[in-house]
Amino acid sequence: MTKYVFPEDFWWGSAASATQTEGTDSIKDKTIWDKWFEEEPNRFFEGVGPNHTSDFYHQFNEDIKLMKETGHNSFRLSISWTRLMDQDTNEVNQEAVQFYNHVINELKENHIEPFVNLYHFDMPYKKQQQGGFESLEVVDYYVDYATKCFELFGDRVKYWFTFNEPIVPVEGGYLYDFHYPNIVDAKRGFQVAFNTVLANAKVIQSYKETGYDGKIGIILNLTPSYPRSENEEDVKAAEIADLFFNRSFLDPVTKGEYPKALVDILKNHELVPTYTEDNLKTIKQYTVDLLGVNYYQPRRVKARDTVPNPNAPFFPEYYFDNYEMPGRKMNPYRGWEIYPKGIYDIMINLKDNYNNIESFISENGMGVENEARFIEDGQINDTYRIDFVKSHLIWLNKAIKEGANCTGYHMWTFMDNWSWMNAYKNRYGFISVDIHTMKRTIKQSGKWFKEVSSSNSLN
Ligand code: BGP
Repeated sequence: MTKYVFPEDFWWGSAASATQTEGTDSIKDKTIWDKWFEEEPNRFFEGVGPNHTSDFYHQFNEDIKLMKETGHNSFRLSISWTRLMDQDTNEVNQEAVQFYNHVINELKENHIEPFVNLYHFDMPYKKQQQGGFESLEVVDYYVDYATKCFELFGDRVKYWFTFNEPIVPVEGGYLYDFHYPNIVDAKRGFQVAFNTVLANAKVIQSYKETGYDGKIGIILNLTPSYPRSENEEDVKAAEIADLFFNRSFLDPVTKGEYPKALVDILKNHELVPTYTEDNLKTIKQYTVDLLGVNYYQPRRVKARDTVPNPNAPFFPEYYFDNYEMPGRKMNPYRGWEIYPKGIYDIMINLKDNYNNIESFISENGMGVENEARFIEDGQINDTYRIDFVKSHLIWLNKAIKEGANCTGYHMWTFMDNWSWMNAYKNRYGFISVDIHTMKRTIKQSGKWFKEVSSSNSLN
């Protein structure tokens, strides 16, 4: 049997986010999610809101023990801007400092490296009312908040991330109507995207200028775009999808500049955001030290079947059609495509075209509806998840053997949690959570993951 050995000091663990796990106890202000849930509790959330999560706020001690039991040597959490800073005075909330101090210290004591993300879709509602990232004033508030986090926790936290999947609030909030403020306006969306890239650079600048000794990066959801065929039109369509959905963030945060082909498209549609030469210099100078890669599924693309209407509101699909490849393997319990080789293609692309930047898999995982149906002897026997993670790790291992600079693998997620579009419908955790009693139980995959991480290898 082949044995897949991973590099020494490989990071094994999982990721989670504040809004999805902490609950809202002791938070004075609202995030956009609290607000949206108040406005439309049944639109996406099935009546269960972000005030009803897996209660990490009170149970983190027990949870960190469970991380140990499931073989974590690292864990990504996010800090909630809304919890940490009073949104009227922009002063630090001491109760929140205490909470994050306890979590970080507890992780360290258990030899679990904290990877700390500063922003996971959770705009404070009051900042959204000021324009969210469309406003440069809000960008500056965000930089102040990040700088505060470095001052408060930078002595112990050595891995920082400016954003998780920054393209998602742009797609959801300004293009396809699945995130607050759910408007459809590409011009405003590209402004938010540009300002987010600028915010990333300014936060890196703040971190570097103070001389901290850790690393700072960003987490991007990369979706390799595969053309339907080798036909020139299909290939072109896939390249354009790649420009919009991957390179629009990947290039500026790693290389300090936007792909010319993307800029040309935006010019043609009069969608170039407002910027200054100074903004471009900052983006050029302050690029990331490392990259978190979230990978769930690829994008399949073909040339458009119809001629686009030039007067309709702009969507990237002006240039391509999404394509359901016959025979592709689907997750039968949720509906996303499963394509493990995508993880290899991403890593080889980073190696060949992005100076082999240090990266790690910051999310990869399998959401399952009605997972309770797989309970055997009181434990969820999630062999499908083990197969899923294993097949991705095998391709990742191949990329590493071929020279990709990948230093870890984090699964999404540690324990079942509340999610943006579906509350508790899709379960992802190594640990199941009874949402009524909050009881945690390790799934089969959690036990398996411990074996993998402790042997640093896979059979
Ligand atoms: C990623 C997000 C996570 C998580 C995950 C699973 O895009 O970073 O926060 O939610 O997707 O998606 P979902 O919960 O919608 O199934």
